[in-house]
Amino acid sequence: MALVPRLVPLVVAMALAGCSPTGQESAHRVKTEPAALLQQAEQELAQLDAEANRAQWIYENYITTDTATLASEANLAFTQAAVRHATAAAKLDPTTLSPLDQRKLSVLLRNLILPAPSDEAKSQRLAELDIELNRLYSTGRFCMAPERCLSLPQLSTVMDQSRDPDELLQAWVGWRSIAPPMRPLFAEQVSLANEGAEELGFDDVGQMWRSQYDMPADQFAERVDALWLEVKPLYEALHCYVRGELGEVYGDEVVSQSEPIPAHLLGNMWAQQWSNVYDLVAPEDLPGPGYDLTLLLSEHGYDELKMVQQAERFFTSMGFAPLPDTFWQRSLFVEPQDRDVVCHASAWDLDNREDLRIKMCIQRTGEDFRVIHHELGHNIYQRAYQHQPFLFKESANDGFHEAIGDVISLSITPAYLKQIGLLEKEPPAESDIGLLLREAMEKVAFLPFGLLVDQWRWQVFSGEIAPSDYNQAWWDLRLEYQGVAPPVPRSELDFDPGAKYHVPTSVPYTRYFLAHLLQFQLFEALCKEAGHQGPIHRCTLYGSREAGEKLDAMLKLGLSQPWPQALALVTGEEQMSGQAMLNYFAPLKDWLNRQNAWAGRRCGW
Ligand code: X8Z
Ligand code: ZN
Repeated sequence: MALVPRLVPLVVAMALAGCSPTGQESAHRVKTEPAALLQQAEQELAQLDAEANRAQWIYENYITTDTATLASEANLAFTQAAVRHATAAAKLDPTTLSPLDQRKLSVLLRNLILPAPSDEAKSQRLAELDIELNRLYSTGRFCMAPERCLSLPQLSTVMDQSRDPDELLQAWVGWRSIAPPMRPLFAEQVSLANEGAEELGFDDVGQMWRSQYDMPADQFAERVDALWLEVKPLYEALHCYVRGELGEVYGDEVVSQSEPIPAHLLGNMWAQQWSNVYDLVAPEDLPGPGYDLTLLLSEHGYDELKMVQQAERFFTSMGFAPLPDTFWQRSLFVEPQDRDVVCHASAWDLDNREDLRIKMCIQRTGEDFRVIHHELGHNIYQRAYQHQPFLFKESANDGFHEAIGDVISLSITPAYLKQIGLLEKEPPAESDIGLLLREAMEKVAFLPFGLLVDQWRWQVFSGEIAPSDYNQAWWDLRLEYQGVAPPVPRSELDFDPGAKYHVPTSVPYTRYFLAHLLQFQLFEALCKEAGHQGPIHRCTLYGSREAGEKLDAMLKLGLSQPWPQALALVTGEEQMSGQAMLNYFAPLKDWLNRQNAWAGRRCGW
């Protein structure tokens, strides 16, 4: 189902376009056969979705003017049909429908990403803007030297591995040079999509996005704020510790102890996950995590294919069926050198049945080994709900889709690595703090970034942030939530949000914030199911059929039930909460507090 961008690739943003040439005909059907209308909508959308997926897949694997045009046209066709059906559906009297059909109706009306206005020319323009923004991002290159022009995966390797602040700064500023041309296109896209949202009865696109969580939009926004407050003290303790340790490495002139952390020093292009600089902040008086996963993979001859095969084995060990042969024949694992592709990792279900694939420019690192599990989680979810009607072929809410593979990644423990022969012996219990710190630098560090991307976009869509303030507002939020600052002055000649994939490609981002909390809730419950005893961070779900069955039961529901019911099926709880994450990191939180107190650090920025 592509009304929602399930993962990333989707036809996604291809939103709803306008134009309702058959409005009268629909109105007539409404009176006679509401259920039949829904059925017909599902049939047509499923067909157009599969066609658009295929065109999008080809575009993303071979970026040319022609494939861009074809993808744009296929997406437009889907979008226009979706608008036509949504407009007709809006006229239905829900009380005449079965509860199941009422839910379908609600999905049809709400779960759109960029609703185009009904004007034909405008909807066409919106489709063109989508693909052009995508193309600008995906073909972006920066030349570190005349003979050294790098793609994003290559620049990301610099951000991950270099410890030279000048080189880091060059890659950081360089990647952002691809974004300024996006700014006028993005502003136009915002204004067109807002028109579409208003036609469908929403205040703006942001409100529409917030209305997809089985509760009123305002209530959802409040809930998200409350979730952040729950976990914020943990983030602040981590920020304080990491800033202190980076100060030791780079000196006070580079990392001032009373200022936000410069955004180029955290091992990631967007400072969204910090685990790549774990070695810089690792506690000296404790054994570290006891292993370096990147090194282990290389020592054991893991190439891209073997990394994916190992990840698949995790899922099959829990009782999920192996991926189809076509997955191995049709997926993209290695960045091609002879053409432009969309490198950002994504998982696809081309025919909404069995044609599962991933597309990813895999680097042979521990980080990408985890991302592979993330992507396969999407594929396993897609296959689990393939028997649902088209409109329910989606996750319970978008955070669920992003959480499943990560639940499995949390299971990549030393015990598991030993079991599969990557590690000879398990590190001693004293190294647990190191392990937890590394994990927190990935999961806890991510939270404020996961939140702020859409805080920015919600305000852009509502008009609170004007185009003339795009960049300043972005950095205000980066400062407020993350406590990071740009390493060099930025201005409105820059468009730094455009240098993050999900902005030019219109993928809502709150999903990842939710997923980072949900994955710990699900993990905690599934570990119980698997009979795990002892600290939760040592739990692995590898080989647990019981956990697999429980998880599968939830995945199979797709979007057919409100998400609290799906969540309750696994956890017994009907609320998303930060508590499971806090439980997981409780020993680390105590340790961070002690470290920060002992070093006399003044936390905050
Ligand atoms: O985009 C992704 C996945 C594909 S859905 C690789 N993630 C976010 C990002 O990279 O910014 C996973 C974590 C957050
Ligand atoms: Zn994902």
